Amino acid sequence: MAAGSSVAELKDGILSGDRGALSRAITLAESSRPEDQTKAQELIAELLPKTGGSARVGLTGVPGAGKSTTIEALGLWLVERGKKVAVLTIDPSSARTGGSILGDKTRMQNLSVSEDAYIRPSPTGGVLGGVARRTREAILLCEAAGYDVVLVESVGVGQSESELADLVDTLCLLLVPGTGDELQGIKRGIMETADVVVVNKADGERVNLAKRARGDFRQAIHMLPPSTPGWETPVLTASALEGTGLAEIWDAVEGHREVLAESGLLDERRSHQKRVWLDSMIEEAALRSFFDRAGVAEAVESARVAVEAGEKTVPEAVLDILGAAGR
Ligand SMILES: Nc1nc2c(ncn2[C@@H]2O[C@H](COP(=O)(O)OP(=O)(O)OP(=O)(O)O)[C@@H](O)[C@H]2O)c(=O)[nH]1
Ligand SMILES: [Mg+2]
Repeated sequence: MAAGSSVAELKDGILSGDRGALSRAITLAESSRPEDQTKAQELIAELLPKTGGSARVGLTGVPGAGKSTTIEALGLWLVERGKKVAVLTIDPSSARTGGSILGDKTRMQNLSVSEDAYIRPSPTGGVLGGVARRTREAILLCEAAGYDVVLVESVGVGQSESELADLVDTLCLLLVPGTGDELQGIKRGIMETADVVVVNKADGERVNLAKRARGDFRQAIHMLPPSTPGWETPVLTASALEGTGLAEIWDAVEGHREVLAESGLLDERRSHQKRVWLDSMIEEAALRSFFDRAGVAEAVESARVAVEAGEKTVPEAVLDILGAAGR
């Protein structure tokens, strides 16, 4: 297991393209054990000079919109064009089974057998609003392993897409036609954050519906401020099932990346993301060191009891805990 490999072994393994080493490193990064965390951060620091080179692309959309199917189709399409593709997904099924081997890996059957693809389903445990807690570390590790494209799938929409936007260069929003009022349920914030919008399932009887939806969304997007200055978010149609529209999706992603690179916004976006990363690591470290202090766990427990019994108000109980922590 992860604990068995040294930082140096993992580093060498990752740099030589050993997928087992990459998997063990991501497991280490996802572990909440302090000694694993120390090792993972050491490894990431060692590998940092080898990171930053991939196209980081996020896919968001309501459950069932076709994110996994699109990733499989687009991933294969990219592999056929000589790209090495890493896929990071949150696998809701793994929370039930306790493992993260099946689920999306079986859904992405063709891609998962490709030599040039790496699929990592992360369990939902530790998910903050739909993005795994350690996705940032996983992205860096995949980059060090030489993947040209990292595709990240989020679960559902809501709070998660702004978190996802803080992890990737380009955010794709997947929509489905024919779900009643096209704009219902799609929050303005998501539309504003999306760099590429794809109306998926444009196949069979839904082709015309999809085209109409595309028109509606184009109009809606036009009214919004751009996700990226100098970039007009394109609204495309595609069928992940039939494999149509993939070239257009990738063209849009590359077009967006060019605008980012030329304007200097890619560096700006990534350094903003580093600040977000720093803040979240500080928060985590502060929380951990607080709860690790002698007496805090007991104080929390007795505060809970006292509040439930109506003996103390919540603010009083919190003051008690802070008092215990300060001793
Ligand atoms: N007709 C049609 N069906 C599709 C298309 N893409 C996906 N589907 C189907 O839609 C269903 C959901 O697809 P997924 O790719 O699992 O959707 P998802 O967005 O990853 O779903 P969650 O991960 O559960 O949020 C599956 O039955 C797919 O076969 C498409 O382009 N056309
Ligand atoms: Mg999925």
